[in-house]
Formats: sequence, C-alpha cells, structure tokens
Amino acid sequence: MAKRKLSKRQAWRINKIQQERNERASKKEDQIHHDLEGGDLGPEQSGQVISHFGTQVLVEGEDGTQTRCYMRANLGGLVTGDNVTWRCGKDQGVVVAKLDRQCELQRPSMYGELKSVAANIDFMIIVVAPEPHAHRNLIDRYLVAAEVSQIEPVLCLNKTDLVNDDNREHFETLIKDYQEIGYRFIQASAKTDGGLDELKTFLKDKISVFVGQSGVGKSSIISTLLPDEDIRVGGLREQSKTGRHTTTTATLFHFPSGGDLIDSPGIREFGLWHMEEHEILEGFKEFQPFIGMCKFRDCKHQAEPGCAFKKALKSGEISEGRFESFQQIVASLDDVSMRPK
Ligand SMILES: Nc1nc2c(ncn2[C@@H]2O[C@H](COP(=O)(O)OP(=O)(O)OP(=O)(O)O)[C@@H](O)[C@H]2O)c(=O)[nH]1
Ligand SMILES: [Mg+2]
Ligand SMILES: [Zn+2]
Repeated sequence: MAKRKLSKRQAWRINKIQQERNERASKKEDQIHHDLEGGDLGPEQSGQVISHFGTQVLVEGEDGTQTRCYMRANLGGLVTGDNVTWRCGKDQGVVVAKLDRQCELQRPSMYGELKSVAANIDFMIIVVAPEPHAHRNLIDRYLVAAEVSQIEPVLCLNKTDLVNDDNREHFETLIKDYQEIGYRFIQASAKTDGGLDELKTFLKDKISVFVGQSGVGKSSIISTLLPDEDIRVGGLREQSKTGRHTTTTATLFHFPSGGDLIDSPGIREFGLWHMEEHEILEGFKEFQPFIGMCKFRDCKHQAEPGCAFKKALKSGEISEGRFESFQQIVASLDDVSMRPK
C-alpha cells in the first residue's frame, strides 16, 4: 500500500477546501434564519436521509415524498440512513436535528479524515465476483469494519454465471473458508436472476448496505431486486481500468414488502488506518479464543515461542489466508503518518 503522507500542497488544499466549506455553510445558515423568520417553513416532521449531495441531502418525509434539504452546520454531517427532524420549505427543506445513530459504517478518506458511509444498518452485504477479481484482503477489511461497527456481514458471490472450470475451485474454497468461520455466504447472479430469492427473503424488514469493489454488480443486484427503481448500472467499458465508478453516492431504496437497501459506490481499498491493532484483532471473529493466550504478553505472533496463534494455525483452527490478511492489515497501519485524531 502506498504511503499516505500529506505534501505541503495537499495540506494547503485541504485547508482551503475546509475554509470554503465553512463559508458556504455560514451562508446557508443565513438563508435558514431568513426562511425561519419569514415563516416559510412547515412544521417539524421526521424523515430519513435517502442520499447525500455535497452540502445537501435528499430527505424522505412522513408522506413518502422526497425533498432536497440543506442542513444546519451544527449537525455534524448527515449520511444515508440517518433519521432526522426536518421542515419543509417552498422549494427545499431544512434539516434541523439528527437523531442518534444505532450504528454507522465508517472509513477514512484518502486524506485520513474519518467519514461515515451509512447509518442505522442491520446488514452489510459484501459483494464479490469473478470479475473484477475478489481479493481476500479486501473481504477481510470489510469484515473487520463490520465486526467492529457491530453490523452483521453477509458475503455474496455475484456473477455465478461467470464461474467456470478455471475458477470454480477458487470460489468453492473461498466460500467454504468463510462459511467455516461462521459467515453466511450467498451465491447469486443478477444477470440470470439466480439466487436472489434467498437474498430477498432474509433482507426483508432490515436495512442493508451493499459494499464491494466497483463493477462487482451491487447496483445490478439491487436493480434486479427492485425492478421499479431507476438504478444506474455500469457498462463494461466504463468499469474497465479507467477506475471510473458508476455509483457515486450512497442511496437508499425501499423494498415494497418492508426493509431498505443502500447502494454504495465501489471502492478499491478499504483503509483501516483509524483502528488500533487490538481492534483489528477483534475484527477477526475466529481469532477470539486465542487472544491473550500467547506465552508472552507482547507477542507479535511471528516467531515467538508459545504463540497461541501459531499453534492455532498448525491445528487448522485459523487459516493461513486469514492470518496473512491480519498481518497485512496490521503492517499497513504503520504505513500511515497521518491518522484521524
Ligand atoms: N455476467 C454478469 N454480469 C453482471 C452481473 N451482475 C452485474 N453484471 C455486470 O457488471 C457490470 C457492473 O455492474 P454494476 O451493478 O454497475 O456494478 P457496481 O458494483 O454497482 O459498480 P459501482 O457502482 O461502480 O461500484 C455491469 O456491466 C453489469 O451488467 C452478473 O450476475 N453476471
Ligand atoms: Mg453501482
Ligand atoms: Zn502470539
């Protein structure tokens, strides 16, 4: 992983962006006060944040209609899935309060700023596919984030129509490994409609966020589950090496029978720089019985005698792949000079 040191220029840019943001926010505040004094706003009502556009959010009100809202600067940021109190104006509304989040999925931005991706989620559906190739380390990073945020992760292999004699064994092993740890692993194909009934059944009445690399088919799955919604799906050329992403903002959709699905933009890397080593360890579910069991309290689980992890590796209680992933993530923590404070 590349080192993320901020150059002077980058730091200056971030500062400048922040300054501009603050100026814009204070202008918005003035507008809010103006509207409030003019009595142009309707009564307070509850709502749910459907998506986020820069300084505005799309809020769904009690009657089910969606309104673009600006938000009071003191709200501290809103994300898709947030429950809010808001007031409807003539063309747009104002969010006046954010309700406490039950849980949130967070990740650091390229600049080390900790950002929320979505709030109040029950399930995190980690989508992988034969194309683009499923990296174990990325899966493990998502799993750590889910475990630490207390969101239940579910793995989903999409594009099963692309499983062939060359890659079948790879995916069978992958699925078996994660199922043995105790994770649910679903197989689906958005293209052929295969396997989606199973997904539909257990997503009912829950709020689920779909995550994974760009191009694995998150939007395609959601669009197959919700055929009436207009959801953008990437063309193959768009998904190629240019690094372009089709979905650019997290958006929430309702299941007609109850439950919500949040589509999120694909990412190549899921940074965990904001976490401590012990948190990463806690994110590896099957490692739990071995924590604190090494002979030396400061054991690095490398070549020390009496290492409980090395023993578990030998006996097969921990897989080589997951242990390598753990070590890779821990090594990447040292790579970063700037972590969010
Ligand atoms: N063969 C096959 N192709 C699929 C399947 N599901 C999706 N695709 C294709 O994969 C490409 C990417 O699909 P998207 O749904 O846009 O992927 P995404 O994960 O939402 O990507 P981002 O929004 O960029 O994160 C599109 O060309 C889809 O048609 C599938 O089950 N089988
Ligand atoms: Mg998408
Ligand atoms: Zn050890």
